[in-house]
Order: sequence, then C-alpha cells, then structure tokens
Amino acid sequence: MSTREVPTYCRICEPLCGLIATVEDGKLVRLRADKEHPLSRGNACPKGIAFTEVQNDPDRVRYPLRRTENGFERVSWDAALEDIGGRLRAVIGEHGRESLGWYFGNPSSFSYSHTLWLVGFQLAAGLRHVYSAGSQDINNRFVASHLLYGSLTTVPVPDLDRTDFLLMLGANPLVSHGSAMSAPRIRDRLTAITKRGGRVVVVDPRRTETARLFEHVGVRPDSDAWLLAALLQVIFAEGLADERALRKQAAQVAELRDAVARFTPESTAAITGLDPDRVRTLARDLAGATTAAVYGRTGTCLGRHATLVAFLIDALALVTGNLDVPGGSVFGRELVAVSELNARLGLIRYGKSRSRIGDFPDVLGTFPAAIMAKEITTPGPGQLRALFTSAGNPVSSLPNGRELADALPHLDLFVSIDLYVNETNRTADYILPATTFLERDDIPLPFTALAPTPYTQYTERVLEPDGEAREEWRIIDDIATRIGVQPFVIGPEATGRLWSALRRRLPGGGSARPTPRLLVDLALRVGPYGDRFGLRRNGLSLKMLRRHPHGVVLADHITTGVLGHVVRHRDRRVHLAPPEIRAELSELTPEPVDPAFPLRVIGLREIKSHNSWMHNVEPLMRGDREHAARVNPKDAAVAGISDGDRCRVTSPHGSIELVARCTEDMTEGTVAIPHGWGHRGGWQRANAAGGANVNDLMSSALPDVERLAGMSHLNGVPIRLDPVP
Ligand SMILES: Nc1nc2c(c(=O)[nH]1)N[C@H]1C(S)=C(S)[C@@H](COP(=O)(O)OP(=O)(O)OC[C@H]3O[C@@H](n4cnc5c(=O)[nH]c(N)nc54)[C@H](O)[C@@H]3O)O[C@H]1N2
Ligand SMILES: Nc1nc2c(c(=O)[nH]1)N[C@H]1C(S)=C(S)[C@@H](COP(=O)(O)OP(=O)(O)OC[C@H]3O[C@@H](n4cnc5c(=O)[nH]c(N)nc54)[C@H](O)[C@@H]3O)O[C@H]1N2
Ligand code: SF4
Ligand SMILES: [Mo]
Repeated sequence: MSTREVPTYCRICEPLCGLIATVEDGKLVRLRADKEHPLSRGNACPKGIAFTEVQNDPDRVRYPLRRTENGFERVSWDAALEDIGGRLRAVIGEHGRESLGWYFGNPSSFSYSHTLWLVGFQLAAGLRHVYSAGSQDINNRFVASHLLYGSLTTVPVPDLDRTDFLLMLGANPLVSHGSAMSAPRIRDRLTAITKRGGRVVVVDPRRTETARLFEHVGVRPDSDAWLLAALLQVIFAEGLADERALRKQAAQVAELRDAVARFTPESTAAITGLDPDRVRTLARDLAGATTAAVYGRTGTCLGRHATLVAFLIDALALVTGNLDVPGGSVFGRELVAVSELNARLGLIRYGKSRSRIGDFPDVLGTFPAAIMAKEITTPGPGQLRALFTSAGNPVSSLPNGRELADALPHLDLFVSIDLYVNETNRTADYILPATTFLERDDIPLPFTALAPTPYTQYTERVLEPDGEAREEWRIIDDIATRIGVQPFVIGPEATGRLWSALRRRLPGGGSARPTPRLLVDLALRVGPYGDRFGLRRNGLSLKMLRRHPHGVVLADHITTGVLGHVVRHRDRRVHLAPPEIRAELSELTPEPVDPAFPLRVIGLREIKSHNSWMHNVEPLMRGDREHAARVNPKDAAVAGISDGDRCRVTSPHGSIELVARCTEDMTEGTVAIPHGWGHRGGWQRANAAGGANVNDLMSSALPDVERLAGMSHLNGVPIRLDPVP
C-alpha cells in the first residue's frame, strides 16, 4: 500500500485554508488542516475537512449522463460531445451564435482554468447570453467601483490587522469565513482588533455569531442606504469630514454633501429602526477613530439599492480619511494585472451591451441571471435556445427558481457540467462530470488582491480524476472546437493580440496551443509579483511556487498610497457623486408597507452548509440539522406560532413551508431563512433532509431587478407568517 501526504488548499470558500490530503493507493482517505500553511496555520472548518465525503460520494456524477425518458443513462464522452456538437451546430445554423448561453456558478471562481477558458470561449464565440452567480452576490460591488474609481475590479478590503475600528455591514464572517476578503483565521483577526483597544461594529438585522462577539447595530433589512447616507450627512454637517483627504483624493464632494443633506438620523430613523442619537454617535466615533475601515458584504448586496449601498460604503471611508491608508479600506495588488490589462484592452466591461429582456447593462460581460428564464421563453431574435451551466444550481440560487425550472425544458439543448445531479440539471439533456478541486491544479487568481495579508499558493492535482471526470476547461475546449472556435487562438482581435503578445515569450516561439497552465504562468511572471523571466529575484512563477507547496506570503500588509494608480478616471480622483448615484439618492423612497405582508425575510448562512451543495455530506448533516426560519418570539406570537412548529411563509411571489425557530437574535419584524434547501436532485441524503427553496418567495419580475447592476432582490422581501394546521 502506498500512502502520500499532499499539501494543497481548500477551494470551498475564500480564506482558501491550507489542507493536507492523505492519499492511499490513489484514493483520498483524509483531509486535515495544514499546520505549515503560513496564514491558516492548522485552521480549517468542518466543511473543508468533510470534503473527503464529496470526493468519495457514491452519488457523485462520474460519467457523462444523457437524459432518457425515465432518468439518465451513462454514455461515452465521444458520444456525448458528438451529439452536443451536432445539436449546437444546428441551433447556430438556424438562429446564430447569439442563441447560445452559459451560466457559471460560485465554485467556478475557485478554478483559474475554468474561468479563464470560459472567458476565452465567450470572447472567441461572441457569446451574449452569459450569466453568473454574481448578480446574486457581488456585481453591485463591481459597478460601484466602476462609478467610484473607473475600474470594475478595483475593490477595497479592510486592513484588518492594522485597523482600530471596523464598521461591518451585512456580513457574518464568523460563519461565512469572510467574503471579498481572503483572510484565514478571521475570528482571531477580528478579536485582535478589540484586544488592541479597537472596535468592531456589526450592522445586521440579526444578532449574528459575529455581532454577538462585538457591538451589534440591529438595522432593519434593506435600509443600509438610509443609514449610510445619514452617517455621511452627520459627518458633513458637523464638520467631521477629513478635508485633506477630500482635497487630495476626491471629486464631486459638494454634490455628495448636497445629495445626502436630507438624510438626517432623525428623518431616517423610521426606516432604519435606529435611534438617531446612536447613529450620530456612530458617525462621530467613525470620523474620530485613528484608523477605520468600512466593509459590507452580501447583506448589503441583495437589497433594492445594492449599487448605491456599495458606493456609499467606500464614500464613507474616503470622507472620513480612511481610504487607501494603513488601517483603512485599502487596495490590494493583483496577482495578474487584470485591471491594467483591461485598461489597455477593454475586455472587462460595464454597460457595453444591454440585455434583450429588460434592457439591463452587462457587468463584466454578464447579464442579470434573474432574467434568464424570460430570455428562454420570450420569442424573437436572440432568444436563448442552448444553455450550458457549469458549477451552478440556479434553480436553487435564483429568485423564483420555479420559473427557471419551467423554462429549461423549452431549450433546444441544455448541458450541465457538475459534480452532482442537482435541482437545475435534473432536466438537462447531458450532465458532464467535472473534476473536484482535488483533481485539478490551481492557483487562486482573484483572491490575492482581496487579502489583507497578500498570499498565494499553487497546487498540483492531488488525485487523478475519479471515473471519467474531466476538468471544465477541457470540456469547454472540446465543445468550442466542435463549433469551430478556439479559446485564445482564433477569435476577436483582443484575445488574438493578447495571446500573440504572450506567446513570443514561449520557447519555440509558441507554436503550441495555449493551455491554462501556460497562460497563467506567463501572466504571473509578467504580473506585479512576477519574476519577469529571471529579471526579478524571488519573483513568482509556477516553478517558484511549486517549491513552496504550503503557500507564500507576498507582503506583510497591503501597500497604501496607491490611489493614483488604481483610479482610472481621467482626473485620477474618486468620483463621489456620479449622475447614477445622485439619481438613486434623490429618488430613494422606502417601499410602502403592505399590511398583508408585514414582515421581511433575509438570508442566513450556517457553518455546516455551503449554498446548495453540501447537504449530502454525512458528517455535516449529523444531529438535529433542519431547515428552519428564525423568528423573533413576538412576531411568532402575533402569527400564532410556537418554537418548533411548522409554519407557512408567504410573499407576494410564492409560499413555502418549514419549521419555525423562535430566537431573540432576530430583530422584530425580520425573519431569516437559509437558502439552498429543498432538494430533489441525485443527492439522496440532501433530498431526505427536507426544507424548502426560500427563493420560491423571491421575485424575478423586471422591476424587482436592481437597475444599475442587475442584482436580484433576495434580502428584505415582504412576507407574512401563518401557522400550518
Ligand atoms: N435567497 C438567497 N439566495 C442566494 C443567496 C442568498 O444569500 N440568499 N446567495 C447567493 C450567492 S452569494 C451565491 S454565490 C449563489 C450560489 O449559486 P450557484 O453558484 O448557482 O449555486 P451553488 O449552490 O453554489 O451550486 C454550485 C454547484 O456547483 C457544483 N460544484 C461544486 N464544485 C464544483 C466544481 O469544482 N466544478 C463543477 N463543475 N461543479 C462544482 C455543485 O455540485 C453545485 O451543483 O447563491 C445565491 N443565492
Ligand atoms: N458556511 C458557509 N460559508 C459560506 C457560504 C455558505 O453558504 N456557508 N457561502 C459563501 C458565499 S457564496 C458567500 S458570497 C459568502 C457571503 O459572506 P457573508 O456576506 O459574510 O455571509 P452571510 O452569512 O450571508 O452574511 C450576510 C449577513 O447580512 C445580514 N443581512 C441580511 N439583510 C441585511 C440588510 O438588509 N442589511 C444588513 N446590514 N445586513 C443584512 C444577514 O443577517 C447576514 O448576517 O459566504 C461564503 N461562505
Ligand atoms: S473556511 Fe472551511 S470551507 Fe472555507 S476555505 Fe477554510 S476549510 Fe475550506
Ligand atoms: Mo456567493
């Protein structure tokens, strides 16, 4: 028997904790936390450890599956790809390439090769119907950055290890482990702030695990725009703004001051539910802190004013003199100079095209996933007729997933690349088996710039692909070839140019076809940390990273004073009041309360769940796991519900039934329900776990999709509670 212990890292969520895999005779027998990882230092959560069960799950899809009258049958790769290719060519012949589409889900962002080849395919094939989990997650953040800095991918992170004051809105890093912020051992790093005399203030309608450890501000759902505007109003009105920072960094200061003038703590109190004195004190404390960072995550991204809220978060940091300074909200350096490349090639876009349905601007070449169902069912030129999904479960993750489930059978072709038969691909024509993260090489490209302590790690594949699983990029490449396009070779001038610029660097003049590994090595070597092909000692290359299998810390802290570089507006200043934001602020009005739906529903993440896809993992499902709505006892009493009862939750858009759990952690008027439950795929334990799809309560109607970034409205949706007889 041969046993190997292989260092690698977890790719379930954003800290990317170091793991050691124990492999016996080619089979994974154990995962444990890597003590030698420079930042996670022996820390990993239950999901990372339990990934062994996903890897070896008997319910995993290991062979290409073709749909039959009553389920799926195993087919060969050749047969699957031939048929898919033929059907694609027929669709294209009749309706053009604009009838093809792709939805990529959250796990894709942890695979450099998957995302790189998707982008390559999108550009080479001129795909228009591209959708992602981003419109349910973070696209508002990118659009806010576009407006503020003229650069979508410029996203500040809190300088955790040097800040005296962290104002955190709509995030629960003790459970989520941090997002748009790669920081292993997040709990230690947050408690270190208070240990050194600083403060962490958590703005959240629920007294979360994070809020319980620090200071909690129990805001009403979807009212962050009013709270942030009120904080700015106080700071301007009381002369607390950092005038030096404003002179040095900002444009349109007076316009922002005017735009927030009507939002006093008193005038917004009825909307936020917060005592005006508390808001005033918070504004003064934030402005008076030696250093402060302002950070918001999904709780601030899934409301009706998501782009405005993300914008105001950074505006608040700047106005208080906390942008791009140590201990503030700071701009990390990219591992691969994507923003800079983009400034030259213009590949990363906002609003360069508009969606056929709803006239939404594209964000990074993607449209709001909430409109996907209507793009399938609405006839006309450009109708979506052949759809691929990879690493996604949109029927579970999108608002009104039922509408999408009903639309999918209208497609001429539906192909999914996944590890499982999930709630979405259960009706696909083909399910193609993907490798797990342990079966592919990787480097976490987008996350270095989001790490308060910049680090990276390269891992070879730990295991050979199980069954006939293949890496997504190979599958994409095979599909592309069958419709006559080649990512990064033929295609629009931009990719062609990029590749020809890079290939000159290759031995033999680069006559070979590019692979993701080759491209990433080149991009890394010419990137900000790169070895410049030997010109810079200790610079990065894949070869260098292979010598450091536990990962490398690239700097102690993020370098500050970089705003002049990262801002792409011509005046090199942060724009504090672009017309889009002034319009949002002047039109900002609270949703009228409908007495039929007196409560609001928000999301909730749990330590042993991961979106929709880890409910088949036995160690995570042990004990009393149940899908439950968290309800304030007073609201429960009004509805006639007791702790543990089944209840019916009804919104204007749908209705679900699940268990109610009463808890004082919920502020009155707000109910929290986790997403990603109510399974009916090929994952048997998950199916048996019960629960419901909370997104059946959400709306995909066009007026409910946020205008600027196409964000789905998933937090703060009006509901009522009823007992189930
Ligand atoms: N109500 C509500 N809805 C939400 C949210 C919320 O807070 N509230 N959160 C939103 C957010 S932030 C997100 S990111 C989305 C997630 O939405 P999605 O990305 O659409 O869905 P996931 O549940 O992450 O499903 C991921 C799928 O990828 C598969 N998978 C896992 N690893 C791999 C891999 O390496 N390769 C391939 N090919 N497949 C893999 C899994 O089996 C699973 O089927 O949900 C969103 N939806
Ligand atoms: N265990 C676990 N970890 C995960 C995931 C998971 O499913 N499980 N998913 C991963 C993914 S895809 C992502 S994107 C990240 C997300 O990372 P986070 O955003 O940190 O995760 P959440 O726990 O959803 O935190 C959102 C918080 O916002 C609050 N909230 C809801 N509505 C509002 C509002 O209107 N205003 C304010 N201020 N707060 C509000 C909620 O109560 C919740 O506590 O987590 C990642 N990590
Ligand atoms: S926190 Fe858990 S799931 Fe996230 S990277 Fe670390 S071990 Fe993996
Ligand atoms: Mo997410």
